Amino acid sequence: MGNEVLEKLQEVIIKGKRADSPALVTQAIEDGVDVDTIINTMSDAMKVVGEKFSKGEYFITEMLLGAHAFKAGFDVLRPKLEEKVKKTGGQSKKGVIVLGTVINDIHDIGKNMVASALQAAGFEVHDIGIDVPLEKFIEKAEEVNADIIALSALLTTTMGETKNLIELLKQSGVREKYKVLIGGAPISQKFADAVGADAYGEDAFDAVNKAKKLMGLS
Ligand code: B12
Repeated sequence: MGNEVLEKLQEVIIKGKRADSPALVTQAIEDGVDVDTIINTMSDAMKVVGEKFSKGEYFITEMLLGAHAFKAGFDVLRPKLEEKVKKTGGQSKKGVIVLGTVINDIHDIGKNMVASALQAAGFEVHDIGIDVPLEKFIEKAEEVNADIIALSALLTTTMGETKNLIELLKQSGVREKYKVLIGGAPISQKFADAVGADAYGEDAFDAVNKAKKLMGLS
């Protein structure tokens, strides 16, 4: 990695030291490290946390501590992320999005980053939280007259809910009213194609690009 501050940042997230991550993010920003690099560093640290959990080296508690350290650091980074997205054409209203993490899934860090980026880009974002029943996505979309329904899923056991939502939209006779955008660690473009989603976003910046595309704006 070649940058001591980034190395330390990665380490404090892996070790779940919430008190130390904000100062390191601030330092990285002051050193002129770009937002993408900081985000990637932090996200990579979370992957390491996940790997340690898979190997049985970490338990839920350590995973949660990692999440807290990530969130504390991201709070410092959020304005920079928003600034960057705004530079690429934010401001004017681009569309209405209902966003949530699917039922039986409580991971929200990635979803929250996506929400910040979409908002900064000028989308009206209705974040309906975590563990959201599929009916609720549709109810909210109808209520706020949404253009896009965006789903986050972090578990291989919940990623199939994206397909279920699309089925439910069809059954309810409203599939054509909404574009469906999906994302989350186990999801890929291939998976999105297989379930018939309208788009897949790899990260927060890609979520903005894909949402703009869905609105015919790029
Ligand atoms: C932190 C964490 C937790 C925290 C979550 C805290 C929180 N508030 O979110 C806690 C401790 C609660 C947790 C619980 C569990 N977890 Co967990 N968790 C993680 C971990 C380490 C990091 C996730 C994260 O925040 N990453 C950082 C963010 C920035 O990345 P991201 O979420 O991928 O989001 C980015 C993109 O995916 C994308 N994106 C995300 N959403 C969306 C949505 C849209 C619309 C778009 C376009 C893009 C997009 O943009 C984001 C920004 O770049 C992952 C490891 C990993 N590799 O993902 C495991 C992981 C996801 N968890 C896992 C497991 C197994 C669990 C538990 C089942 C453990 C258990 N036995 O109880 C529970 C499940 C609880 C539940 N019902 O949901 C496994 C899943 C394995 C699998 N095959 O499904 C993983 C992969 C760890 C592992 N390697 O074993 N977890």
